[in-house]
Amino acid sequence: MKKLFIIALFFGLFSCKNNAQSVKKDKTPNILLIVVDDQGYADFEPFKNHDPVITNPNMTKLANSGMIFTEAYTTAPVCSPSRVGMLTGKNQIRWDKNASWGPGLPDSVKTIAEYLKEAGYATARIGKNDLGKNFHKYDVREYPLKHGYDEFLGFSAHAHDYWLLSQEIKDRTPDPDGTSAVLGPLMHNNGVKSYKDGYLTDILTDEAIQYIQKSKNKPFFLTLAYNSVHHLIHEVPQKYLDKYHVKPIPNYDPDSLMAFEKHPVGSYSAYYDKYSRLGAIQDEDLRKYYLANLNCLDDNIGRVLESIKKEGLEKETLIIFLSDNGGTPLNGANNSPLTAGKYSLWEGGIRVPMAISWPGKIAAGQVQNSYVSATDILPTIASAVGIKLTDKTLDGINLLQPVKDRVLVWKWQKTWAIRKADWKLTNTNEDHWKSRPSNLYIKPIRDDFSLKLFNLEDDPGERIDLSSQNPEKVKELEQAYQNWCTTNIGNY
Ligand SMILES: [Ca+2]
Repeated sequence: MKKLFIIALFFGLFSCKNNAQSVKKDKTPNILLIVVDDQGYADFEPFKNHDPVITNPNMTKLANSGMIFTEAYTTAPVCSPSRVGMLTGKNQIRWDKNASWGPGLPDSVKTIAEYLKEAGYATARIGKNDLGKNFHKYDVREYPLKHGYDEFLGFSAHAHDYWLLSQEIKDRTPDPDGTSAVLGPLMHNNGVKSYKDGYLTDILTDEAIQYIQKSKNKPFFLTLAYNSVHHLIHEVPQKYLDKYHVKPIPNYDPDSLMAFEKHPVGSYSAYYDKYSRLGAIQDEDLRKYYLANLNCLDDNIGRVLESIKKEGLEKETLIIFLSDNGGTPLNGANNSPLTAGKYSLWEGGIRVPMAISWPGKIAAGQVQNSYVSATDILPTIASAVGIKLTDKTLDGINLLQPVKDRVLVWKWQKTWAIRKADWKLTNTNEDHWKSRPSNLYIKPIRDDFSLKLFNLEDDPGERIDLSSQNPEKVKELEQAYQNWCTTNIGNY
């Protein structure tokens, strides 16, 4: 079945490849990279086995207009390292050998934005940046204006409050710049932009639409990185709360003098911590808040797609959509049938919703079942634009050509994994989260550092460890992982 499909895919793309030869005569395509945050694998309606409660008609419309990827991997199971891999086309462990939360961006590593800026593109990033270092600084390599973006509106931290976006609330908050979560005005180029009212997902969309309108006559590269559906998941406009029958939870208020765990009284970190774990919200309601938040995100993606259509840019815009890591055990996401989620190298942490669309160039309705990587985004965009890549240390491949099996590796703190053809070898375990996981979480078969071998074609849920029956395969993959690290991890 899979082979038949691959053959069909090849011919589908063959026509695409012929078209690509005439790209030079066409207008160079705009590039819209939509990154969402912590969306579960089963929470993406275009996938056949999605959770039946999910409806995201706009993501589905986008996906149906092009190709979906049922085995798309990010380079890490958490935001910052994943975003660096996505942005550079390289596995960030090449320079962050400890595979940490904060890989940062070395001067020597070129970003998609830099390639496109050199090619004459107008470039902008709207939304979450988060490359794991220098969250509150402007004059650093990690700040978007310092790695290829002409414009930036958003935040660099892991999370931002969805409602509290004003200077006034920031001035009243004792810890507005917690490393994990921030509130107050958005960073805007070399200053800030304060919003007295409004909801962050709507605001990012409004700004993206304005950018599309003003840039429609030149090729543009827009990275639109929503923080939805990251914590704080319960912060959603009333109409969505009503739709999913959950009550509003009061916003953070520094005068409420709330304390939680070790955080100081009145601090934003206390509020953030309380509502980013199970406890204050229980499983059933958490899923409803998540669905409400995701529904709002989907409506906003619909507004962006409508704007592209209204400006007559549909056929000249390549859109890539993906989540930066799998759904978390703590936000109400569903990764079924995949084991575990964010914070681990089980499939639930690194296999994500992904789709690309380029009407007229990529045939509609395609399903790519071969495994791909977020590092493929850079070479794919380069191919679409006609940029010749000479960097031999890129890990990605061009997805506009037939995709072949290759070796993918992951390192995340003390854990690692390798994928080669249908096989995955990993020592992953997990203990990174701060409360019990939600009841949608699929518990791993073992939670230790031992080597586990899975055939993902037969067993995508990683339920059957085949390591004892296949010692040669274990040895081969372990050696391949070591070889990759020896060859590629170095000084940047
Ligand atoms: Ca994330």
